[in-house]
Amino acid sequence: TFNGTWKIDRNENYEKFMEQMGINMVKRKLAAHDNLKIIIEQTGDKFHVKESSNFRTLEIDFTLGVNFEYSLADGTELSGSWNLEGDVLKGIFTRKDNGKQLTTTRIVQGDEIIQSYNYEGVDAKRIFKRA
Ligand code: MYR
Repeated sequence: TFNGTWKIDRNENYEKFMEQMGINMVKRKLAAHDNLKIIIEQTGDKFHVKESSNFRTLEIDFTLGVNFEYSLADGTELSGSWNLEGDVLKGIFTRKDNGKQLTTTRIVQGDEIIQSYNYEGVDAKRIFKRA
């Protein structure tokens, strides 16, 4: 289950990924240490996610398979959806500013959530531990 409170533990290739996203160096340095925490509450195919970081706090509601809007901390707007395939959450999002795709997956492994990202050929991971 994805339910619970998850705190960022470590990143893999996240700076390269952010660079590919066009995020400037100062913001990348800050974002690499954003103290991201997510609280996930899943009820059937509905999710409620509370996100908090050094940048902001926000709450997101989405239903599996249903498009919704999400803005990154730098204001970049995405539109897309999450789907569940087996135990894997798969997200396909489109940047509104340039139409390019950002794909992401979440899987629970032991006491960790591994979130993978891909944008324009660059992969990254952010790994969260259960709080
Ligand atoms: C959630 O489930 O937490 C809310 C929806 C997340 C949508 C997409 C996440 C992509 C985040 C990409 C971060 C890239 C920063 C450069």
